[in-house]
Amino acid sequence: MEMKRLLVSFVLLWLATVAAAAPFAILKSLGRGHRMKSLYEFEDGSGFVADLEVIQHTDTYGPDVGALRIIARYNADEQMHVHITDSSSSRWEVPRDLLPRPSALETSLQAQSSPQRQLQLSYTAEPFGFAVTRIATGETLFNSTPPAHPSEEAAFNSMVFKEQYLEISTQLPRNNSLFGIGESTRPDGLRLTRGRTYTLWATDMAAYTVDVDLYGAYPFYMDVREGGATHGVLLLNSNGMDIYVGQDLLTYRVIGGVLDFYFFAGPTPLAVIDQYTKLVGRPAPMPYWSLGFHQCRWGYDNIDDLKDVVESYKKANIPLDTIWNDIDYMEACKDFTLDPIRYDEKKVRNFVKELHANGQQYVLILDPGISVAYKDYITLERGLKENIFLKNEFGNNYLAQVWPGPVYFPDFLHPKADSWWTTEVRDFFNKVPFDGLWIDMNEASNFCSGNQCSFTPESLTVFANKSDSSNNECVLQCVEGASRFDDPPYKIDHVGKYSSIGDKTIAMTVKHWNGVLEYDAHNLYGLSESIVTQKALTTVTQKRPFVLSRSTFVGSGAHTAHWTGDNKATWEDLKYSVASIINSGMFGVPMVGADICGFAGNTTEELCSRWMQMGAFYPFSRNHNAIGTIPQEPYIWESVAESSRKALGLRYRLLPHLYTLMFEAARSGAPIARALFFSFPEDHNTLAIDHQFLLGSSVMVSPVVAPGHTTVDAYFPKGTWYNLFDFTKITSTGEKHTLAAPADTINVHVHEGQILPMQESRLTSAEVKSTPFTLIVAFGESSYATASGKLFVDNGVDQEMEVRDGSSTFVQYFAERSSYAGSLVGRVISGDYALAQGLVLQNIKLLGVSHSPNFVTVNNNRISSPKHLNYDKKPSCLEISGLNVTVGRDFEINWHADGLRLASQ
Ligand code: MIG
Repeated sequence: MEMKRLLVSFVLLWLATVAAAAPFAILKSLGRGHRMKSLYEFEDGSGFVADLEVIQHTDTYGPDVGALRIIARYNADEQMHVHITDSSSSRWEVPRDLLPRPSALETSLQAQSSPQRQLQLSYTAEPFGFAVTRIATGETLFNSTPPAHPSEEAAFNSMVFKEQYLEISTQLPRNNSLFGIGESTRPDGLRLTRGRTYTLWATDMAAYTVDVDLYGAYPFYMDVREGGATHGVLLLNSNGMDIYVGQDLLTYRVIGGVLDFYFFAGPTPLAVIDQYTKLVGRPAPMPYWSLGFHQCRWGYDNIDDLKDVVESYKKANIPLDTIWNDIDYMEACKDFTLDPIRYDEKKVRNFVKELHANGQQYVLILDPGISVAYKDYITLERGLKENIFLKNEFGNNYLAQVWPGPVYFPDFLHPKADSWWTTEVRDFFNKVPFDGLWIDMNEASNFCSGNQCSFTPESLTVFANKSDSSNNECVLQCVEGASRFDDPPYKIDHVGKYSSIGDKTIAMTVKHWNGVLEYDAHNLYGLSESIVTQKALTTVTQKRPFVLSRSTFVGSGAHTAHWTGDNKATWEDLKYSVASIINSGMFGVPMVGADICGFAGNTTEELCSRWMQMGAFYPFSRNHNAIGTIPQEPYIWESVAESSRKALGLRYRLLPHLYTLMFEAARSGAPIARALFFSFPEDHNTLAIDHQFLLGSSVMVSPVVAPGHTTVDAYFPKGTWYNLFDFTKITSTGEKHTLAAPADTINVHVHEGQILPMQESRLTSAEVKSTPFTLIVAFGESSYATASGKLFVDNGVDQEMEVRDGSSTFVQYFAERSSYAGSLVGRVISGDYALAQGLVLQNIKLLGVSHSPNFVTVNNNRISSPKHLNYDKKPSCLEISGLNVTVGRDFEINWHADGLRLASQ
């Protein structure tokens, strides 16, 4: 409708060249950009539509798209959308059914010109460029117009728009800090490195390979300006791309699709993630049990191995919620099958029954490739019947090779993939009632390269005895394609240009449903499989689904958890994992962890111990290793068992906090594990802290990341911090502190101002769930101090995780204290789940209370028994025990140091 009106009222203008367009260094071969031919401004002042034409055609990287249309519009006060595409024919865009979002012409702005609007848009007409400014400060956040005085550093071209090559740059100040753009392993730490190209192409490349494109693709960055104001920029495009981050410019070089930019105003880091996840999808809430500890390995040869592991955990008194099976359980690596001998169906079923009776869970791996090498494989037959497999350029099912040998890949964009996959999941679930699914190899990984592959019966003998999964050599006969999609004019820096984009994945000319080319949809394979798998699990189990995916894309967090892939058992990879998990949270996938103790290679006792300590605080906490490596379950070494009991003990006590963070993530996108600058953006030092992280806003983990150390130098932002193990305190003005970190110890502190809900440690999260609560109240040192916190509880498996009467409870806590008196209140905001469950608050630890009180009331009743009051001068901690306060009801606790009643009473 609106578009029609718009076309009619289109004002054709030949715009005079705007002064800013100066003759500077333009790469001759890429032309001189575009000029604005016509402009229509929306009557409500929300932006404009303009037609652009190329000023000078060039042939580099193929022919120009001559005529473009730009729609630039605010679609919320804090968000600007700029969409540039071919005005005469439609181009590939990330499909709306994968990533639902309003079109460029839709806007959620109600008022004509909202006074809350945070961003300002401007443009130059020739060469065309646009700029986004923060209204409050006048600072330019993005500016695609080449600078009047370009530096020598790199060519700043005007926008280029060709069939298979899009280029656009923005000017950058030199003193800002950039974060995001992934997925890759970052030895340099969190901050993007100036002068480096980041390539986005989903690839089965081990995570221990640093600074290359890994499994997922995120064209999203956060820009922290001097002073701390932060904004975010998303280029919503699924094609392969290079993003060059220079000293004073950032350049996108993209090999297809459209330029579809979203600018998020922030101005805090958390606000940016809130605005970004509002657009791309809020993180999926994960079941409560998934916050417990997970054990996995590739190489659990048979069901007795699993039983053994579960038993050994119990014997060693180490918490374990979930045991996993890698591809070992399958018969000849076929999805939805059990090896009849090693994983006898009846035995597996009984095992899972026992697990469930003990409050434990079972998660299984699935690979996308469906074996075509065997007769009577029902999953294949039904897939063929529904015709949901990817097609090669001749319209035949596309043949590839993965663990089971020759396979077809399901097309998860196919409308029938959903019901087919659900049927397979249901059938298998009826055999083995698993609790979650792990989807691997979905970049997709292929042991062969090429668009026409075939196999001979002889080549199949290689797979006859495949249960050891040792063979990943290509045995198919393949012809590699040479089309403009196999070999595009511009070559992205894919794995450092070691291979072409079609190497070891689905060939670029392969077709998805509706003729969609793999060339365009490649980066979306993992996302599409995650969506279908999440739906299938929900349908089949009727519970909140748990899916773990290796390949992810913008929006994946709404469907799946993520692990960082194949790291190595080295100190480097332990260290780099901090940046990797923080990045995943920034991308909107907060449920994330790295393989604890290392995947590839043999771990060592000391490394594994330190890794168990750090990994105990990953949002997703799983020990996993590769086939052929030494066992690394924490009970293998007594020292690792000891440090695991200690670290996981704290994790399990923190479960109410972690689960509340999950709730916050699902509501606002807030990452569970965060960079320090998220809570302390005004503290410049935090921007360079790469090996510590926060759980939520105020719990800081400071791990040991190098061998032979018994201390750790940790940065403490300003304020008072309390060690969560022994409540010793550190007061910082914003500097590094050297902390004791003996072999069995990891440092975890809570910052002043926080109230943390905790429970008691047990061997499973299910057992923790009904234990009494403790509140840790962390006061600062000033004579008047406050603290606050939250608690969300529900049954942990309902599909929705929300504030609802009956099925959940949401409580807020506030505390204040002066020198001699203080109070703590709990306010039940909603829901009577906690009440129905009879959850009780038993203990309160008030940290930073400098005088021993002699008068304490709970809901106006004086506590007279001294055995329930304990004041410890050394950490200045007042502990009140034996409270028996109902978690589901409001309460108030007051204390006073001289026996006088508080003024409020
Ligand atoms: O080609 O299923 O990243 O976690 O153990 C290796 C076996 C396939 C790669 C995954 C890893 C998993 C392994 N998989």
